[in-house]
Amino acid sequence: MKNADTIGKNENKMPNTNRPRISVILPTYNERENISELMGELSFYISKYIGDDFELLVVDDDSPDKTWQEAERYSEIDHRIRLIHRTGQRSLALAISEGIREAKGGIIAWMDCDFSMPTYRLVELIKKVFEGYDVAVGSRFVKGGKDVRGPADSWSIVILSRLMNSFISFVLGASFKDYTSGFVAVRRTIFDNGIKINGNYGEYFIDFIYNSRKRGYKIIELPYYCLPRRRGYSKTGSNLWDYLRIGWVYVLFTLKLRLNLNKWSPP
Ligand SMILES: Nc1nc2c(ncn2[C@@H]2O[C@H](COP(=O)(O)OP(=O)(O)OP(=O)(O)O)[C@@H](O)[C@H]2O)c(=O)[nH]1
Ligand SMILES: [Mg+2]
Repeated sequence: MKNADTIGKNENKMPNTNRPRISVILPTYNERENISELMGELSFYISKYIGDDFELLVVDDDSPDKTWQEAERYSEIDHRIRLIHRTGQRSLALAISEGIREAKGGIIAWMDCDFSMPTYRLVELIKKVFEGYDVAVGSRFVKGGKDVRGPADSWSIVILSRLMNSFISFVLGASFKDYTSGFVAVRRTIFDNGIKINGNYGEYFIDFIYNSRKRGYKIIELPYYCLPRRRGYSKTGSNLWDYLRIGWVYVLFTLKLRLNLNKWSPP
């Protein structure tokens, strides 16, 4: 007898269960211009290379551009699309955490919604979990990966991001490279067994990887080319100063994590 926890573990056949095999969480804040095309591409690739048994969970933080309306419109015509419309507290990490709580799939994935992460690569990450990995991460910093974001004036941001990730790797474990990826497919059971999403913005991923590694989960990084966002604006920042500010938060977070000083209370 199969139960939900075995979904995705060394099997490629669809289990006899009423929950979808795969949940893809799409956190959005002002991504109205991207979201429908993104959902279209993801549906195409997942259907074609894995199967129709998936759900796309848009978790929107009440975007002023009304991204949630766009997702709602699609959810009314496609049962595989669901919307979580959050109000009150804006936070990328809390949005993903809520998505995980609501996700029905045996494999849970998430990614940015600006096309910086190629949709077809998500299929590869999901397949790695089917093959037996617990966590499959899209990585800019392993061989074959690259950060090709931005016009010429953002090279300083790309270099800063690289330096910061090297520092985090140095402090938390050099065999892992992209501690701020946010492009990932995960076996659901690791959440059932206690892994949590902690933090407010991108630092949640540092914490997630650190704790998953500490618990001995089987993790792989697959290279990808991180592209400039297709439309809309960055929520991390628009200039070097914004990135320096957030980078500093990540560096402090990493040091505290290593020294076991981060204290979390459930949201
Ligand atoms: N729900 C939710 N999503 C968010 C929030 N902030 C950012 N996001 C989403 O998180 C993803 C990453 O944000 P981006 O603005 O692309 O940040 P970035 O990748 O550092 O910036 P770019 O260099 O422009 O790609 C996108 O899908 C955003 O829409 C938030 O507060 N709530
Ligand atoms: Mg982005």
